[in-house]
Amino acid sequence: MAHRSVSFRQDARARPVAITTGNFLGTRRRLEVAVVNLGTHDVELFLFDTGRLRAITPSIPVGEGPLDIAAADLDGDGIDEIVTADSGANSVSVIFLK
Ligand SMILES: [Ca+2]
Repeated sequence: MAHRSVSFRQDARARPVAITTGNFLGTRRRLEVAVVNLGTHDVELFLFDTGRLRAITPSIPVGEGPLDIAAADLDGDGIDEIVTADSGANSVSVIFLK
């Protein structure tokens, strides 16, 4: 079976632990990917475009020790929010993108 893969090299401290996809830009035209990083306690957003992943925003800070991530339109505006489970902070972060 033929296949190909693409990757995006992150900061060595990032330590990505989970990903999700969603409609973060409100366009639904391309695959948008959110990655949560345990090492830097943040979320990075990527767009799969012309065969490559490219970062589309600066990293977004979340609580300490994030281990999981999900996306859903929580407020019904058509754009997905990002939710992370922050084990080190005993918290949940919700990122609203506008
Ligand atoms: Ca929303």
